[in-house]
Amino acid sequence: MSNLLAGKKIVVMGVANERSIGWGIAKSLHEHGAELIFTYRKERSLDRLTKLLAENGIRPLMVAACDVSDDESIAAAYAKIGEEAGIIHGVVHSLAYAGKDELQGEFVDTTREGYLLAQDSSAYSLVAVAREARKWMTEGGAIVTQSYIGAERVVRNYNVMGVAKAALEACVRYLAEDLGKDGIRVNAISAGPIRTLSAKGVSGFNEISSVVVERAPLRRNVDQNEVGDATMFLVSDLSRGITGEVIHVDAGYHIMG
Ligand code: N5H
Repeated sequence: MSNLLAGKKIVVMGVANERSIGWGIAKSLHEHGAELIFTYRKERSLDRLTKLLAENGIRPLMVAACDVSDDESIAAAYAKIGEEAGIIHGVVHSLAYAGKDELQGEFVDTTREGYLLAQDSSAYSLVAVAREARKWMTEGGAIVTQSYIGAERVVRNYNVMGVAKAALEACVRYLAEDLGKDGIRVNAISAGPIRTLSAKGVSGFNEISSVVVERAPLRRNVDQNEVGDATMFLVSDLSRGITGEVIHVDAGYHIMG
């Protein structure tokens, strides 16, 4: 579609299947000429990713295992990525985790363990990844993560993830200040509700999504491709003056009172 990302090497973290927001992002980055590197945690995700790439005629620069809850795994993945790619220009962080028990009932019942797990995998992971990726981002570049409105307001059942996303958005601002010196921008997309594997098995999705259709200025939900295109913009030089920002890709839902 364009050459906006020609010659840019971008790491995409968090494709579990064809419904993943990370996959919508990967397709968009590919369409605009990026060379893609993927990381995965579960073998099953690797299988699905391999199939998706083949079906879509996308040849990745490389695929590396990375468990973001483990510093050594992140260091090893980025050492491998740096060795293979030399320089990278962007990182897409599109992953989160929270225990199922914490995503229902009252937030007040969140256990210390559940709180720390959500923070560790969903917010601190961005900090740890940024630190490793920075070493290879010697020409500057962009880091983009994924958030949700539950960071700003109380959304039923989102609970511990809302607090983790609030931390994630604050991490975006602090990282933007630190990495700005190296010409690296750090931003987030706050997407409307999208039915992905992570939403599966957690209740409340249908109701939230129908309220968006009713109330959002555009009277509809958004999809992975729309988040993909907005992320593409944040990775590209078109957004060169933007850092520390959270852009809502939510059919305008967040402006409504
Ligand atoms: C208010 C809602 C609906 C209810 C809350 C959903 C929260 C989802 C986020 C977390 C990350 C989901 C999660 O970790 C589920 C796991 O306990 C179990 N699932 C898995 O292990 C699957 C197999 C893998 C792929 O998942 C992960 N995370 O690795 C929010 C929705 C309207 C919007 C939404 C779905 C937001 C979001 O943050 O994803």
